[in-house]
Amino acid sequence: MRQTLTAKILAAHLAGGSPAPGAEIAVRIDQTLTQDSTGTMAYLQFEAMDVPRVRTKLSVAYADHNTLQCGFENADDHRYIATVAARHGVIFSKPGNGICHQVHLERFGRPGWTLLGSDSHTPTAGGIGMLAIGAGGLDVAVAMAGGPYYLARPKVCRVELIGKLAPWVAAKDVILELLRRLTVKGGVGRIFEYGGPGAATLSVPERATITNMGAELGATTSIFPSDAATEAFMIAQGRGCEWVPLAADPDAVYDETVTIDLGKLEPLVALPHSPDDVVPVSAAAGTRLDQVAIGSCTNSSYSDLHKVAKILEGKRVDPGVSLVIAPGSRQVLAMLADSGDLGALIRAGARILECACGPCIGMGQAPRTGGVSLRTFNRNFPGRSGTPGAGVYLASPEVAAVSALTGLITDPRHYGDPPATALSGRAGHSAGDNLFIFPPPKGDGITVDRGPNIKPFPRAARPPADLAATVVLKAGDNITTDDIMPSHAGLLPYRSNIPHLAEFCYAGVDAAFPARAKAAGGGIIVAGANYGQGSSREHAALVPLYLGIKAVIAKSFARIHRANLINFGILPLLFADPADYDALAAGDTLAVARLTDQIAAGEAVAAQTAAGRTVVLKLAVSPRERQVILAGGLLNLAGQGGDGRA
Ligand code: MIC
Ligand code: SF4
Repeated sequence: MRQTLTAKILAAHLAGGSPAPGAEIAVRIDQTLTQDSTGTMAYLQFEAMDVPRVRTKLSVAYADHNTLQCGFENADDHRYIATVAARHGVIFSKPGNGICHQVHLERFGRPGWTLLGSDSHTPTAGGIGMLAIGAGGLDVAVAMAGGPYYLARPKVCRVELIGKLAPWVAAKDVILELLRRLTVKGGVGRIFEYGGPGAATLSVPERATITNMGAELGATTSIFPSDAATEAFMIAQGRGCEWVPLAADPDAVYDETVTIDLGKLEPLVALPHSPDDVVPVSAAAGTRLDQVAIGSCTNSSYSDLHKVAKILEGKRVDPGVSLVIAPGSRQVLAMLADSGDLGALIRAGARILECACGPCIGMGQAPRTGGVSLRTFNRNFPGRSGTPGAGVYLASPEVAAVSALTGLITDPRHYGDPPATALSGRAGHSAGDNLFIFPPPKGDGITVDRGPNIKPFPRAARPPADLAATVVLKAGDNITTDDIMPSHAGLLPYRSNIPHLAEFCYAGVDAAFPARAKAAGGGIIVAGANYGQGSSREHAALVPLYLGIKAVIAKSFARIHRANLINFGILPLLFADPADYDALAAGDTLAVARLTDQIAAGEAVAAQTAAGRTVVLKLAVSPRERQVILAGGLLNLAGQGGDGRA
């Protein structure tokens, strides 16, 4: 009784751990998903575990990020993923089938089940009442091998939704409002559980926009109840029999509560270069646009693009604007085609892109130098669009569509009434599942193809008895994994080639970093709060590992990146006294005598600067994580080889 929805799903999946808040728990995982840019590493690691067949109820390998084949590299990765998936019992979703989160929501997600995905936006499936968590590839590989997922028991924050969205106000504005209030670190260590009368007014695609972008709060995940709207969505997907009703107990007790009156929200926009720099659209109105991009796992559902089509119907995109639209899935594209919406989009002047991540991860459509792009995406970190100085704004599809017509960021409420949409009568959600390759019942006969782009991954060593290392970089707050290991059309093809990626580590922040780290024989990174926010890419740990980085000392860490550092044997140390952050400078040397003894003994780790100052650091880890670190990484702990082959 008095249980939150989160507590109910966790209780049904608990594989160990303590009930104390913040203590580590082990959660059984029903389903996994990988995508292609994190998937190659995840499957190399899975192979290293020597488990013949995945032990989940269902695992899917999507190919959605690396869909530009400018050379053999992405094609090699896809061939590897397709063959390794068939061999080990994983469904392969071919390139063009859509973005992992949109497709998973449509075809596989189930209320009340757990999902672990090697992508930070895996919580999208929380829109249908799934407990869906993003993680590094190695953690997903462990889950595919039947192991639990370990996490610090999060606080549960109730988001009480009341009222109803006003015309021109969208689900995107709900999550932008939360980002405005709580910032990109406000969700760390928390699960956001939505409810209240306002929740019932939102459809599954709207809920999925909100749970998707909960990742930008740093949240562990976000979840909606499974109710009549969920049932309608599952029935439309031909999966009505997989629906179950699920909700928190009416008197459930939460750690925190936030209330949002949907009726009081207005259209919002996130300014360059952070998703939490949110203002009313009216405050940015009049900004001249070069590009409008609609799509990404946040806003690429049929209902989003149907609304866009209705706004654009019979009109013309401003001549100065390039409008690009990437439908989230082939199902969405087929529905746009069948309904006539596709014709309206094309006639208005939209460029229709493949059903994939595309411009969201810099795979094409980089804006011009100094260009301004308005996007329906979830991240606008510096350089992520592929153009270092471009200004990227984030807003709803409604704001994007109206702004594409005017050529300026426009408050849609000054654009007349929203056009009527006709979603409820729209049947035929199916585009057929024929871009899924289902694995054969036995995979032993299948040869896994590894092209020359698939390189062995680096392996951590046990921590040294004593450490003396130079601070090779001093960074500020909110360093993103895009900062640490940039990703765009030029680099994504090398996700299975760590030596190549290493040359570009911190490229946008400090291009000399790789050379300096190599010259120092590795070293230490010092950073501010929320280090490693954003993506789940473990390359942001693997590449520093390859460059010899031994530790990151920060004011605080983002959840997934912290876990990735531990998994690859890099120490995530905290400042016991934040004033020490100010005292340390790039080039300083830190000596940690008896490092391994100190790690084994407990939380405090004392270090000395060359000037004789003692800096007290904290290794705030669970007993399991301490073992992983002492073993030099998770694969070493399991006694496995590090070259990806069993
Ligand atoms: C992202 O949106 O940053 C990505 C690209 O989807 C990443 C995964 C990756 O880096 O491959 C994520 O969100 O985890
Ligand atoms: Fe793809 Fe962008 Fe979603 Fe990441 S955030 S999964 S790159 S669409």
